[in-house]
Order: sequence, then C-alpha cells, then structure tokens
Amino acid sequence: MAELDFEKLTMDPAAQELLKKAQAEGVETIFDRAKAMKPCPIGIEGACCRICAQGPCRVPPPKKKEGETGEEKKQRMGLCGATAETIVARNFARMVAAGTASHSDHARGVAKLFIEVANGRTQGYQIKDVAKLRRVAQDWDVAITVGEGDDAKSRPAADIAKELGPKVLAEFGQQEGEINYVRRAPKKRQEIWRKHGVVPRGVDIEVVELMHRTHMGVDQDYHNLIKQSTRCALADGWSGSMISTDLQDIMFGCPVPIAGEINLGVLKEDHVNVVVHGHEPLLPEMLFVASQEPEMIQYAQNKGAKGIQLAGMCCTANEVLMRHGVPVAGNYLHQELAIITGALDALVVDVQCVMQSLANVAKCYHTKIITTDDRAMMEGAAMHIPFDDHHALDVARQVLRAAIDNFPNRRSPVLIPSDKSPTVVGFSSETIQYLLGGSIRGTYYTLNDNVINGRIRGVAGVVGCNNCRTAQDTSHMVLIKELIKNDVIVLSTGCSAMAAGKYGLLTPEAAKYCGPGLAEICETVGIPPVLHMGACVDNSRILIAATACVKAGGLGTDISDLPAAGAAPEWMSEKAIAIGQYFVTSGVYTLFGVTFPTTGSEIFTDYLFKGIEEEYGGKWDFEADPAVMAKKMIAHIDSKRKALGIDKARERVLMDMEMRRQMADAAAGEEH
Ligand code: NFS
Ligand code: SF4
Repeated sequence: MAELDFEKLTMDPAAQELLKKAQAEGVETIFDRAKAMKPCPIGIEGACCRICAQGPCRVPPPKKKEGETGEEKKQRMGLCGATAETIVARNFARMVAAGTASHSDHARGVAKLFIEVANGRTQGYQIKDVAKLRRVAQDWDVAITVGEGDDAKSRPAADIAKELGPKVLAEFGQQEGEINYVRRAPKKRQEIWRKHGVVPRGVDIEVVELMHRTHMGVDQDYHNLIKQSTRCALADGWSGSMISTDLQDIMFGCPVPIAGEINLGVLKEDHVNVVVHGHEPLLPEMLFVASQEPEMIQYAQNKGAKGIQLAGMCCTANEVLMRHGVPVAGNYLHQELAIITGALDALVVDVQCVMQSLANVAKCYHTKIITTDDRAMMEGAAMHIPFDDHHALDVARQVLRAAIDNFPNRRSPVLIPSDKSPTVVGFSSETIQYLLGGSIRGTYYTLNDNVINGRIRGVAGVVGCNNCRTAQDTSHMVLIKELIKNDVIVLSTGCSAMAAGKYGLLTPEAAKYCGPGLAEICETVGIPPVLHMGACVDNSRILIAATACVKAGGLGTDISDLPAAGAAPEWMSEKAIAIGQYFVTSGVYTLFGVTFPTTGSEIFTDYLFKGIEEEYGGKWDFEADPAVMAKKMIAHIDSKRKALGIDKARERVLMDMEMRRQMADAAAGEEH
C-alpha cells in the first residue's frame, strides 16, 4: 500500500487517526483506491457515450478554441452522429433520472408505510404529529372536519390518514395533470414552469420518459432533453422528496430543536455499538425504540457490555438525529472508518451511499454488516434481515440481538477517536417559522425583516456529499465560514450539515464566527448560524422555507428574487445533480465543486451556466475553490439585494452596529 498524506485527504482529526490505523493494519480504504485510480479524463467531462453496443464513443473537446472546421467537428461525433451536446446532455439527464428515482423510491416506501399505519396494520408506528397531518391533508384537499357550520368537529386523525395515504401514493403513477405540490410554490414560479411546459405530471412518468428519451436515437436536441430533465427534477423536489419529508414528519414527528453529538467519538468502547447507515428512517425509528427496551439493554449486559450505543451515518443519521437526538458517527467518508475503530459490532445498512467495500473492510474486523432492504443486497455481508413494516419492531429487535451477540467477538485493538462535537439540530421549516416568524404580519416576517434591514445579508443553502477526490469537509468548512462571516445565514442538509456539526458550527456559540449582523440574530434568538434542516430528501424543506420568505413579503414575488444561493461543494452522487437541477429551475443560483459533469460540451455547459437563467431565473455554476465559491455566492446575493432596492439598508444597519460597538468600547474604556 502506498503512503497516504492524511492531512491532504481529510481535515477531520478522527478520520486522520483511523486512516493511520488502517495503514498500520494493511486495510485498504477508498482513500487508497483514489490514489491508485485516476478518473477517466473523458468520462469526467460527460463526453463518453456507452448507451449502445456500437460504442462506447468518446467525444473529446475541440482541439482549437475557435475556427473548428466541419471535418474536425465530424471527428468529434459518436458513430451514430451524436454530437458532444447530445452525449453530454444525455449523460446529465440520466443522472437526474437516477437521482429522482432514488428519492422517489424512498418516498414511495414511506407512502406505503403511511397507508399501513393509517389502517393500524403495522407494529410500533403511529401518527405522531397530528397537527402536521391536518396541515398536509388540507394541501391534498382531504377534509379535516366533519359536520357543517357550528356542528363541525375535528375529523379523527386515522380517518384523515386513511383518505390521505392513497391520494399521495397515487401521485407516483399519475399520468396527466400536475403534481399536487406545484401549488405550494410562489404563483410566479408556477407560471414560469407552465410557460415552459415543465410542470411534472407524476413522479414515475417523468423518470420513465427521461430514460426513454436518452435511449439511442431518440431525443437529439440538447435543449429538449434538458427540458425533460427539468420536469423530472421538479418531480423530485416538489413531489417525491417533499412527500418523504411530509409523511415522515407526520409518522415520526416534525423536527424541533434538539441537542445531539457528532463524530466517531460518539462510539463507546464498553457498549455494543450499532451504526445505522443509509437513507430510509423506517427501520432506524424502530431500532431506536428497541435500543431503549430494558430487556434489550439487559441482553447486552448479559454479554458483558454496559449498554447499547446506537449511532447514525449519512442521511439516516440526520433523520434519527433530528427527531430523537441519536448521535451521528459521521458523514459519507466515515463509513469504512467506523469499522476500522474495531469497536463497531454491527453496521446496519439500507439504501444509497453505502460503499460495497464495507464487506471487505469488515473481513479484517469483527463488524457484522447487516443489510435490511431487499432492493439492496451486498455480497459478503454477514446477514440480511429484511425490513417488514408489519413486524418492524420485531425485525429491529432481531437486528439488535445480532449486534449484541457479536460484542464478545471483538478482536483487533480498539481505537475510538476522542473527537465529537455538540450540535443543535431540528430546524424544519416549521421550526424556523416559529423562531424567525412573526405573529402579526405572517410567517417568516422576522427573518425577512432582518434580511431587508441587512443584519442578514442573504440566505445560502449548503448541502451535499463528501467526495474522496477532494479533502473531506474542507470545502464545506471554508465555504460556510466565509458565508457566515459575511452575515449570510446557512441552511444545510445531508453530509454537509454533518460536516458543519463536526467543527462546532451547529451550536449558538458559533455566532463568534459570524459577521456582526448575523451574530446579533444568533445571540438574540439563540440559534446557530448554520441551521441543520435534515437529510437530502429534506432539501424540500429549503424549497418550502424559500417560498415562505417570498410569501412573507418585502423580498420580491418569486424565489429567484431572493438574496439567496445554493452550493454542493463536495458533491458526488447522482441525487445531487437531480437536487441541483430542481434548485436551479426553482430560481436558485447553484454552484457545484470538485468537477462538473458536462464540460465535454461547451455549448451545453454554457446553457446551464447562462442561458437557463433567462428561462428560470436560476443557473448552475462550477467552482472548485470554496473561497471563490463564497465570493460568487455573496456577489449574487448582493446583486439581488440591489435589484430589490435594499442594498443601502445594510450599510446603514452595519454602521449603526459599528457605532454602537465603538460606544460600548469607549464606555468600557472609561470604566477602567
Ligand atoms: Ni445526499 Fe445523503 Fe451524503 Fe451525498 Fe449520500 S448520504 S442523500 S447523497 S453522500 S449528502
Ligand atoms: Fe456511440 Fe451513438 Fe451508440 Fe452513443 S448511441 S455509443 S454515440 S453509436
């Protein structure tokens, strides 16, 4: 194994410590493989087509900047004549389709569970948030009262849920019309989508049509292809993902502020350590319940452990953290490292972002990899215990018992890094409304007011993955710190939110990193400058929050008017591309880091970076340097402030604050 330069691979001291252990023990990780295998230079630009067996066809970029002859252009075609534009747009479209499919298949499972819960056919689940059930039901035209006029009474929750469930599930197979939540968007946004013919009809149909149109010899006009990519991505953000968030909140509880801890230091040497990893919170909800049962704890004690430490990883972690305060063991690049601690008794996985190398790493330690979803099996996993909603609690108990049984099998030296940070999470759009809303002039009023007066310069969504091609967490941290230093409040989800947590940015004390305006808000309201809004499906919460800002007034009439921007500085998954596309076409300037998958076609990339803005008011951008990325986002925020005519207010308020500070300093000086 080649030597690794740990500091360059990750800024996380816990990860560095465990990578050293892995090297000493001869255990290979993604970091070793990334060093040994460089990405394909043509594939990285999206310019390789392998959708038929005449290829793969590679379309390299033009050799000359200008004056390319027809003959030269022809050489840059696939065998069938597909141009760089078509090939790149098709590859991009397929990423959108896969990302949308992932979020939506998750959502479908949630909707099916919801129906079972409504009918009382499950074990362990219930309708926890009746208030949210009633709000969501109204959005689906499901009655929440019975009787007329003065006799009207509240309708029982189970009755509402029984009618709501099938209505929501039907949206996946809906063939015509419009997805329901389009009406949640600002009016102007709805008009833009209708004008361009991109309002999704249903969830599944948009994925299927997009896959058809990217088949060999179908849609060969990049603009027409991106149009369907947009319709598909909007079905992700405004339907699939939004449905997951809503129904999960109803069943498991809408998040409210709660304390937690994050990083590998949450594992405990003398406890049975169980990490839940993946994306769907259905089974983890029951694992949480089972892990607290006295019989289960007794069972662990009988095997010589002090208790059971349940922790999360990736988006599953976000789900159980923000609802129950279950600690987080880490983000995406921590999954192999958790095993390398030698203290992980079971790694329980479901779907998405689960590396196949886990089985290999686990061979060197005692960790049992337990797969739990029939859609996601893994060769070499220790066992498969399938989730079953009718006996979910029993399944959870079975999983925990398997983990406990494995506790006495620990062998290699155990190393649990001491690193862990406290966090405050649970900022659903409802929580933000409660904390930064106003009772008189409508929701989100206080937030808007502070954006208008300039204490808050703007709002940034910083989301997405880790990517082993760039130092773990570094870009997230540089970007977020620069934003909050400039009074930009950050909304975060996914592995990015976990990165923020690891370095202390999810606590109100992080106000010390903020500019004076944002610091004042954080101190007055008692919130962190980075609001953890959940898993990646919960990016839908950011759409709702943005819409609420528009509706509260004073910041324009559409999402694209807001002084806001989005970024995924360390993205890697197809889901991130689907998310990016629905943010852009919902009106948000969205920047990605690391690499950009369309640079193989200048024309197509130009469209994403410029032309698309004329149609949707949002656009893509690529920036590998997180400090420059922050500058670009702030410049965009400032241009939106100027367009709204609120650029001067900020100068005034900051001057006021500076004056107040000087007065305070002077007063303090006199006292001494
Ligand atoms: Ni989002 Fe969450 Fe993480 Fe990326 Fe994967 S866990 S769904 S895809 S890697 S942020
Ligand atoms: Fe080559 Fe065309 Fe087949 Fe793609 S579809 S692999 S460009 S021949």
